[in-house]
Amino acid sequence: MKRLLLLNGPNINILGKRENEVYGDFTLLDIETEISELVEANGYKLDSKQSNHEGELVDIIQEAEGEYEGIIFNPAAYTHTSIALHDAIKAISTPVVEVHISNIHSRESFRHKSLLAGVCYGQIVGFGKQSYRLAALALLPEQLNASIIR
Ligand code: CA2
Repeated sequence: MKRLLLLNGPNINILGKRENEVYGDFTLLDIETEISELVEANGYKLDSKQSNHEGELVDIIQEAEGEYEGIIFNPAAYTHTSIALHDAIKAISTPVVEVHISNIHSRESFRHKSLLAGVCYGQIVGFGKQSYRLAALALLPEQLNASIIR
């Protein structure tokens, strides 16, 4: 069965426990459950991984090559700092959709820049939990809009 990977970076494991005014009151488990249902309804399987460690995220991305049809990735704070993740995403042919719960462009200036967006298939920001849903839809071929411009 074809698979998608849901990958989350640092602190996403504590969603729903603090800073609910910024990120909402849902947890990582809520996201995993919802996206798993959506992906399964489209005939795919979802694997979910989370790490607080940059090198471990690099390992996971390298190992995803050939294993997954696509990666839904919230790199969290590493979005704004990680050349290592940039290089890892660039090195694989698997499409990666960068996801953010909050609108990083309406927050502190250090969050405005993504070092990863340019090597990703696309970027979705600011739709709360729905950002993950939109990213999953972008990776499911039968949902893809033929008019996407690359
Ligand atoms: O909006 C997003 O999805 C972010 O990737 C979330 C990251 C942040 O560093 C990015 O700039 C935007 C933060 C992940 C969650 O961090 C928490 C911190 C405290 C309490 C709960 C979550």
